[in-house]
Amino acid sequence: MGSSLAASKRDAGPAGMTFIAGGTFRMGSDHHYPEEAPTHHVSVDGFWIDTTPITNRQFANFVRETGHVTFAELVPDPKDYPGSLPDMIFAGSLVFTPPKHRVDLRDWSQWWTLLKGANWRQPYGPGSSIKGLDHHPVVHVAFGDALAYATWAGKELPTEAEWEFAARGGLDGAEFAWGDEFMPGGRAMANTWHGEFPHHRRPGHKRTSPVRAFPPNGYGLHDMIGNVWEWTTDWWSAKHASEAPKACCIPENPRGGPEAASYDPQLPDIRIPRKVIKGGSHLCAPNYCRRYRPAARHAEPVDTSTSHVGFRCVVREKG
Ligand SMILES: [Cu+2]
Repeated sequence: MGSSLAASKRDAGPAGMTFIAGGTFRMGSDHHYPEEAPTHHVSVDGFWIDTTPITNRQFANFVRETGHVTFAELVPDPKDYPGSLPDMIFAGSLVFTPPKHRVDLRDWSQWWTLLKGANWRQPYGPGSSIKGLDHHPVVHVAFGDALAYATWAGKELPTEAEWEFAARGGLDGAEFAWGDEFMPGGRAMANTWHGEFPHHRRPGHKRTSPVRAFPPNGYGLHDMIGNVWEWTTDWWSAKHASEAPKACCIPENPRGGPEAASYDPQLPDIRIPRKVIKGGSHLCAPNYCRRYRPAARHAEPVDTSTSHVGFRCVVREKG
């Protein structure tokens, strides 16, 4: 694409998207969880990114036009899940179900339930609906659902590097998307968990929030942190690549490691590859999971959908 065309396209821009000029930045962090390390420089080319996560209204348009059926709405093939009990084979999705009292934080089954009939239209199971949630992020989307939406929209899903660069909002090396303080002046800057996870949530948004409920970052992007985790295209890696030895060799537009390295080493019999998800969610809490930061990352199997994972899309300047 010629530079003048790029410039004019940038001025207009695809609807609902924000242009992020490319650049070099420090990706990762050495001060938190081991998978975020080491901090290393990478550069990314310019791209547009959705200003907010994809909402229920946007996803409903996609489903209306394409008839897309999400992964959570399909009954799994038992052949893909060796060793699973027949009564676990049903169409459903993982829903956060808060316990009434303090629980062992090592056991996530205390607050996650694989709920029959939970899907994007019924985010909390049969009887629930997205009525009144038009502007909330869509949830219960597996990686393939996010990819199908992006393809339909003529877009793509972001790489982890693109996503993190955009989330930083120009504050290179800062802890949070808005600076170095979690709650500047006592103000919540994102929809994260306030209170003691998972049994006590302080009054406020009970679960997801409208995608513009919290202030944008320095690039004008909403909800990069908190509300819902967001899919990226990178395969999971236990650590980042090391810092390039010389400035000449800074990785350009990195796309993550090999698929073969993304499997869960704790579940050797389950061969479901995992993608990197970013941004943390409304369930991230100081006493449990402090992943409400641009550097934070998490491994999500491609077939998994939950009530706290969504996505947004990109359009690359160089196509
Ligand atoms: Cu978290």
